[in-house]
Amino acid sequence: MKLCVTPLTGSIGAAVGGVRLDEPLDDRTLKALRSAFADHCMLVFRDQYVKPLAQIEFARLWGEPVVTEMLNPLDGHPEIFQVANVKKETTATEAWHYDGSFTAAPPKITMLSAITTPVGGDTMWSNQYLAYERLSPALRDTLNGLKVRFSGIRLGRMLNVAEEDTPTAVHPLVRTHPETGRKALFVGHRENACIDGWTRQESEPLLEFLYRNSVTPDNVYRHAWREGDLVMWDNRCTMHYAIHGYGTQERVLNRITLRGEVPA
Ligand SMILES: O=C(O)CCC(=O)C(=O)O
Ligand SMILES: [Fe+2]
Repeated sequence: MKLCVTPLTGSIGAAVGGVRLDEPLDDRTLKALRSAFADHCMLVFRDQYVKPLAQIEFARLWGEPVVTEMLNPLDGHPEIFQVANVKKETTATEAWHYDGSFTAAPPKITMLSAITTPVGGDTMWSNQYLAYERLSPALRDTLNGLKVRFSGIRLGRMLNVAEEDTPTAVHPLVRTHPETGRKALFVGHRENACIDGWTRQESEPLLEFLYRNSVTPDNVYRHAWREGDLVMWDNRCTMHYAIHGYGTQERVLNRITLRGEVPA
């Protein structure tokens, strides 16, 4: 089998074929995957059907799986959280977000393996390097001095966590990727984020502009899930959005996140 990397859009994402993720990967293949991941920010592997243990083993090639606070693990596999039976009324992921932005060191990578897929229920990703690079040099200069306070308020609401117990963290609005050295915009939904030291009234218009400007259709890949897919994304240079358009149909994805660095 020969590894085959095909870009999915002009801005983000690549499909990878010619590899089985539940078999040992040689150094050359792994190097090519790392390079594709750095270039495309998220990778799609079709027809993998990885079992939990194989998903954990593959994840370990990229970092250390974390057990996410506030989320219940899959039986017998504390590294895996099962995304399942999320109601539209209470979903926290139907908004553009970074995973764990309200923690001191958000995960660097998230991996989802599709177990049961409905009609609908696509997920979208945006390229936050490009979201930054396409701003004017003057605005980029201004943003480089700013920090954002992120809070887990939407997720907390879904899990019935009291507002005063909701975790928050302050991070640079522009972060530098520790591996690629590129700068990426780190913004959040206005309910979840406020420019540090600014009033909400002052912060909202700028954050809302940056947030909306990040996710214009030319900067987004939209993935229509099929059972057996494994998708992984770099949480340091992408945002994502889970579209809840599937009513009460079943949708199950096995999720692993990998320990990240403190954003700088
Ligand atoms: O359900 C999805 O497609 C993605 C949910 C999500 O935001 C996540 O797993 O981090
Ligand atoms: Fe997420």
